[in-house]
Amino acid sequence: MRVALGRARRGLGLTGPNPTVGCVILDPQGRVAGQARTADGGRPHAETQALAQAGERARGGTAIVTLEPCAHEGETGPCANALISAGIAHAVIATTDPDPRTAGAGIERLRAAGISTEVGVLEAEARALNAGFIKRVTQGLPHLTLKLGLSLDGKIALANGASQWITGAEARQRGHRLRAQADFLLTGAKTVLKDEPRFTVRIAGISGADPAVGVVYDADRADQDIVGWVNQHRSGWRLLPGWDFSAHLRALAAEGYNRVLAEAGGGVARALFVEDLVDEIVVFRAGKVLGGDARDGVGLFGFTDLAQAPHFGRVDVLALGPDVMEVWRRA
Ligand code: AOF
Ligand code: ZN
Repeated sequence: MRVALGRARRGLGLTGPNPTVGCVILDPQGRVAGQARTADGGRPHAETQALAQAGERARGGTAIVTLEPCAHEGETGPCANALISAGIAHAVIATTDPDPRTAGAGIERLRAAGISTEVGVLEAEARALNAGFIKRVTQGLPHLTLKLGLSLDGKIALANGASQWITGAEARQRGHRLRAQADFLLTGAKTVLKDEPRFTVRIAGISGADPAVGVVYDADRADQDIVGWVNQHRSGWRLLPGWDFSAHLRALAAEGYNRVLAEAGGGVARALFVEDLVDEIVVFRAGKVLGGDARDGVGLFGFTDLAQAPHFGRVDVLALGPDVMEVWRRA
């Protein structure tokens, strides 16, 4: 299952609107006979590719899958049926598929066909991996990761706006990976007009992983300038009028976007917290102190009680050159 999850992880940001699923087929002697993940764009599914590799070696073997095999009739037949026809004897599944067309029916079908089926192996990891797909299907919202490049004292720029660069090259490179693993990048007009970012994935050997980009702006004069700028300089970028992030994210989920990355300034970050839309925070923290006159990574809340503060649990801490990367998940 760890191998299957590792394979699936490589599909993050590439398989939308589908989840990224990993599948390993073992022959009856327990040797790996096939392994695959959901293809870019979402099809073919993982199981059919791994079964094709395994061929006759799948008969009497074991299928290890990070998500319950689908039960619905898509462009090809259901993966549950494909596993049955291939003569799989045992199935190991990390977690159920929340898609109402499957939602337990894939597991039932395997069991009804006499396949011994174990569910729940490395379930937490599998659910974290497809948190975007799961949240979209169950709540109609995408999973949102907020990226923050911060000084030691939580600032993102000097008072005059200078911010290039607070973090080092390794941290910024890792930021590109976050973009590659996202389906949609959300930003704000002020960030775009100030930094003129490209929001592309610039990693050697990786192409075709750029997320779609949307720029939220509101009716004030400074923000309005964005419309002309985007139309002139960034073909394909989308303009999202109005400061209602819940509505924008619901619309993105309805279009099939599972994973959104927010890269913006303190105003957008504040709004995302206030609307309770942040699932994960990735902080790139540099060893610089910018002082109280510098710009905050998150705007003003005005809380009077600590219980009001959005609360996150630490998932990961990693040294990146001179900086530190921290991953925090909604508690
Ligand atoms: C699997 N294996 O690798 C994936 C699955 O539109 P379709 O026909 O491609 O089906 C999409 C649904 O299939 C998706 O909503 C989810 O329930 C499931 N994804 N299932 O057996 C896979 N990616
Ligand atoms: Zn399938």
